[in-house]
Amino acid sequence: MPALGLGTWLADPGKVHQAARHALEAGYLHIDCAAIYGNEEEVGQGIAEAIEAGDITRDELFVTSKLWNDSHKPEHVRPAIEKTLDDLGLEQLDLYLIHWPIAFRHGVEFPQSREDYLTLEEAPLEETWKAMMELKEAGLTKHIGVSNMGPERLQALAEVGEMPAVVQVECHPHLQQRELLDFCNEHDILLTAYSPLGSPGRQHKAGDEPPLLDHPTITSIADELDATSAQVLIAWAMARDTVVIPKSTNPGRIEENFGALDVELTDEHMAEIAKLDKGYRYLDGEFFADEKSPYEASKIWV
Ligand code: NDP
Ligand code: 1BO
Repeated sequence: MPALGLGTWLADPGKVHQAARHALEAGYLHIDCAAIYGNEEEVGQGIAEAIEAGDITRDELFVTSKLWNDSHKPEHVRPAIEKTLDDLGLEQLDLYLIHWPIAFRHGVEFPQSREDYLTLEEAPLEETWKAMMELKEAGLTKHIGVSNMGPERLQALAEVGEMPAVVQVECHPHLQQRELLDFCNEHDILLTAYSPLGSPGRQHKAGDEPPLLDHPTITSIADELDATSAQVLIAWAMARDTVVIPKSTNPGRIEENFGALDVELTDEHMAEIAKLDKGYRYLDGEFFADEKSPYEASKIWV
């Protein structure tokens, strides 16, 4: 799995097509998608054009997508990947992930009331996982994995079949995920780091940590290496042997982020950044765990 991929969440319609196209032209070999991002058709156009232009072949490209929370019931899993494949214009994914350990009624994008949710008793993740294994057997995806889950859930899924090949979680210097990374290394699971720049483009809530890109430790390492803060954060993720998927639709920043492949951090830099860990989530999942939800925020990532 290529260590650096292009994220596509909140990549605006009208922009993401060119972003995917530009990234593949610039050398990216990996794109991270999801049905709920609502832009897989456009990403697919960018991929098709890049292949047509000879910038990349399908075999060189690694495409990830994710099963949305309204399709956890086993009978909804295959239609969901078929829709994603159709939108992306592909015959097979490289990786398909269960997006969140949370279930909604079929057809619900974002819940408006308690009735829009299913509990994990009503839609057990183990049953969804068995349906994911069937997708792999049917050749619709080469690999399967999960997102927003911790060691306990990974272990429970392994007990009904195979261990997820990948776990995709929020990961950056303020949330270093050491326990999960140790578990992944022990079990031969790849960890993909999402929101590696601290997701600066989103509206953050009051009391959020200041932007990671402006953190003095990061900016001073960037100055020393004649790199940018974004490149330091991306290089840090790769130096830990995690996969990293920064999102950008800006051509200059897409290239800048790719340049992180040439940035080498020293042991001293790694030790400085290690001190920034504070278990802090920019994406705290509260939108799935408010007063109308049967889920508790603190239990989402276990
Ligand atoms: P990132 O940490 O990747 O930050 C993206 C933001 O940073 C955008 O606003 C982008 O703006 C800006 N940006 C990108 N490059 C630079 C740069 N070099 N300098 C300054 N600003 C920059 O956040 P995301 O939350 O988007 O996470 C990345 C990807 O991870 C997502 O797009 C998605 O694919 C995945 N993800 C998965 C989740 C899951 O539940 N599995 C949850 C969250 C994310 P611009 O586009 O204008 O450059
Ligand atoms: C709402 C989905 C979070 C980004 O993957």
